[in-house]
Amino acid sequence: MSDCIFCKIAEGSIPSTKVFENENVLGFVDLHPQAKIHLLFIHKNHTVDINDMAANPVHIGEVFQGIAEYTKSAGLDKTGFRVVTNLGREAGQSVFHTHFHVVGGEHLGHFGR
Ligand code: DGP
Repeated sequence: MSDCIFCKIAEGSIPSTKVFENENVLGFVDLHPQAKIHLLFIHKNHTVDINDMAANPVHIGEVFQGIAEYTKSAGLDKTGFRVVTNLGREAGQSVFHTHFHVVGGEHLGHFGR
């Protein structure tokens, strides 16, 4: 989508610190990290949120394969990490290109309010 910031990151017209990329999936460092490691994984095909992405479940699988490949190669699977996705206003979604936060690198408190 032409005015989507994460599409522009995927195209390379907005710079990002990439940690993982294949034909379909991109992983990059979050601009406002909430933990020592805070990455975002996206599918290059534009959807607005996970319910939209669920129309093509293969895309969800491709993102999670990317997350698995990256976290294993980085050793994050040994210490643990969290995957979070926000949908809509009450969850605090601020970018409307489906993305999965991968958070770790330190002990994480209990998730909730
Ligand atoms: P959410 O609140 O779930 O929609 O998360 C959006 C995240 O995107 C937020 O943690 C900050 C991050 N973000 C916003 N704009 C940019 C950007 O231009 N570059 C990068 N790397 N991250 C961004």
